[in-house]
Amino acid sequence: MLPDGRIHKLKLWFGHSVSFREAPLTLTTLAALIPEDVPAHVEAADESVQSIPFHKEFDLVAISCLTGTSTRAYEIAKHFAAKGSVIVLGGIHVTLRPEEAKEHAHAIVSGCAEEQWPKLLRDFRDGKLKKHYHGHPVPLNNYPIPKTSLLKKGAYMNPHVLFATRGCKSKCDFCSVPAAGLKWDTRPVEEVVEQIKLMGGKRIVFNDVSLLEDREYALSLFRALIPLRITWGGLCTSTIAADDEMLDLMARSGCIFLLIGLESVNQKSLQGMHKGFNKPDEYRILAQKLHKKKIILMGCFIFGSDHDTLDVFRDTVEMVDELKIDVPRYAIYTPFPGTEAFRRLEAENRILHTRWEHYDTQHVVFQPKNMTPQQLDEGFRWAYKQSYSIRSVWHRTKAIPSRFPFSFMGNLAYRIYLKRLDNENQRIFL
Ligand code: B12
Ligand code: SF4
Repeated sequence: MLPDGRIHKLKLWFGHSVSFREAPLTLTTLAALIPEDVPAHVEAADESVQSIPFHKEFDLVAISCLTGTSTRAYEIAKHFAAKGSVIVLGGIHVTLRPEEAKEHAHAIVSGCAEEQWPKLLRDFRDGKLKKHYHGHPVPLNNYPIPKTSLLKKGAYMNPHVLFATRGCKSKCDFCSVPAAGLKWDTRPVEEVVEQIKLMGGKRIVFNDVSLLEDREYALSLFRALIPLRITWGGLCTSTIAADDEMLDLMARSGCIFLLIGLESVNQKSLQGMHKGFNKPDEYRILAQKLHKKKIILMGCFIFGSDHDTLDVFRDTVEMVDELKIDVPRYAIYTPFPGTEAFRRLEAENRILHTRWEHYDTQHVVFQPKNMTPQQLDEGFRWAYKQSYSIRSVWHRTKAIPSRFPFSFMGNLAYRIYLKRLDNENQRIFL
């Protein structure tokens, strides 16, 4: 089960929940990893788009936790444990906080699950379940094809999702990927292509955190995508602006949107976050080059790191407008457990609390240096409101006329999301 991702839930007027993000891979991958010698009837529930079937009985309930969803995961675990189910917890939060997770489960899987999850299931079958299974990264060839039929039909804006690479070579101080020890690796290109053909969709999403870490690999992947005549979106770093050959190939292979962690308009803030390879002076060129190739830029910014002052909100909104960043996303600097940011702020006694449900990048959970928590929260919401005003949306979504419908839909979804942010009563705990 995937616990509540409520901030991504888009309730339509006739009550049907839709996630405006891509379909998750976690549950469908875990289902595909169930060994044939462990006969199982499997159900999946993603609480972003459906209710958890609390009324049902299960022998084993497996729950995936991000930090922000861990509190909800523990509630779900408690419910099913009381009904006699065996509870297994896994996911990045379990990797970062295994001792905490153990208190809420009969067994946990930290790290990668590819070897340990099948082992756990066999132990369960044989009545020999252990408390802690820790998985090291395994080679990514022959990766199982996710069982997407388990997900709710029609519930995701982007149902055709896959990954080609794992991990990242950078070490940004706030990021859970290096903290969780997710080492960089790649899947064989031909297997990725095979999976795309199997999925059958013509618009796909790569959910890799950084597709371009290995230039040669990325080039060969994009070359192999060209004959498929698909469109695709994914994540990469701002360094793409300096690589015209790569950008050209990405566009020719069908890339229509890129989510890029621009993080800040302030070079000092970027250096503080260990993301100095981002150069705000070059964001204009980046946006222009992407627009020229008809690639929508989803630009992510983080507010509240130690070099940010109150000017950061206005400066960011102005840059977003000026550069016509098609779909801007704002986040509050969040010290996820296990990260360098957490260690540093904890040592400085600046962690306000560990109510994990607020560790979702949309709430202030630490004491900022140059502003109060309230000012950070207000600035964050002010920036969102400015950038998603009708005027700004209209101005930005015209950057690539032929992509207007796509870009406009993305902006519309964020406008709905903003209402939810604003309706929240208690945003800060001190
Ligand atoms: C795709 C993705 C999403 C998708 C889908 C999320 C999902 N739950 O699947 C969407 C777009 C919805 C999303 C949203 C968010 N995400 Co996100 N996302 C990712 C991403 C890029 C890939 C995850 C993935 O699909 N991996 C492939 C699948 C197959 O594996 P997996 O889920 O990693 O799980 C493996 C193991 O952990 C294990 N496992 C996982 N769960 C379980 C459960 C059991 C029982 C077992 C046995 C094993 C197991 O098995 C898998 C195979 O080894 C990761 C980065 C990363 N590489 O981890 C960030 C990441 C998970 N996201 C992150 C964040 C912060 C967010 C958001 C808060 C961002 C935002 N501001 O909106 C939201 C929160 C969503 C929510 N529900 O509240 C952080 C989480 C940090 C943390 N400590 O919690 C990550 C690590 C990114 C980062 N750079 O730090 N995200
Ligand atoms: S924020 Fe992006 S670039 Fe930085 S370590 Fe995480 S995945 Fe890598």
